[in-house]
Amino acid sequence: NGKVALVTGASSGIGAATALKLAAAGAKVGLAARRLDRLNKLVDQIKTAGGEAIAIQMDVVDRGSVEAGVNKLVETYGGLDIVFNNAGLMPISDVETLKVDEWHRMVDVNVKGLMNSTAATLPQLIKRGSGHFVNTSSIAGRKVFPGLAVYCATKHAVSAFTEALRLEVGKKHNIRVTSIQPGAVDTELFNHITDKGYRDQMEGLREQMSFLSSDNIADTVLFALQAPAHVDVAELFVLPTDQPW
Ligand code: NJP
Repeated sequence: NGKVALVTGASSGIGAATALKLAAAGAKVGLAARRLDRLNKLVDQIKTAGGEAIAIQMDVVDRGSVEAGVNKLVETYGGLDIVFNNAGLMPISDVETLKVDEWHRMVDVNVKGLMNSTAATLPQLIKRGSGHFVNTSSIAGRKVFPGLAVYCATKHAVSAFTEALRLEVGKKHNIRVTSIQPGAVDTELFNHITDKGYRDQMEGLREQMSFLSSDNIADTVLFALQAPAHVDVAELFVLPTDQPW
């Protein structure tokens, strides 16, 4: 459809699947993450299929990196319409194990990173007079779970920030804002859990329930983006049918 989209966390999982579907739907996509080799492969895949995309090496924690990446995308395609704020990580541990470095990392990426990419892109959408933010929150942005104290705190922050943004820019700037809140999705998110007990627990979960695929979530993101202009799908809460919590 000729729209220009930025996807953060595009090198794997939900972000990669959504970038591919956006490009297939005719968007010009900036794929942003730190692992440039992964991004380059996805861009090749998109181009081979006849789509348009560029790879943008970006660390969402670094404001300069985010601003440079957004500038590159805007210079390449002449503007920006869609922002999928999706980069995130989820090391799980009990509070009493005091993995403070991991807590800080989650706050930096999941919360401050999303704020950095919002700050760098919002002026572009305001300039366009329309646009759409889709922010990846989580079921952990609606409920709390043991082991996920800090992750839940970051995703509650994302949910709150996203809803306030919608209230501020919806009517005033004609910008739609969607919070996507997935349940369990089969991605690399679980690979970074350093706590052995929780890593084993997460592996065990796969036998107890069916995880969603990244494509399942990408489809719902496209659903929100492709809704008629006067329809803002404000929240998408998407779970495996057999997820017990
Ligand atoms: O996980 P994964 P998902 N700067 O690990 C990127 C949420 N979620 O697709 O930089 C820039 O495959 C990283 O790229 P790289 C979750 O909280 C998931 O599941 O190259 N990018 C990679 O592309 C997260 O917000 C589930 O390492 C950074 C991407 O983030 C979103 O879904 C359930 C970065 C992570 O991809 C996507 O995660 C739920 C940085 N500093 C919510 N740090 C689930 N999977 O079950 C990381 O409710 N990235």
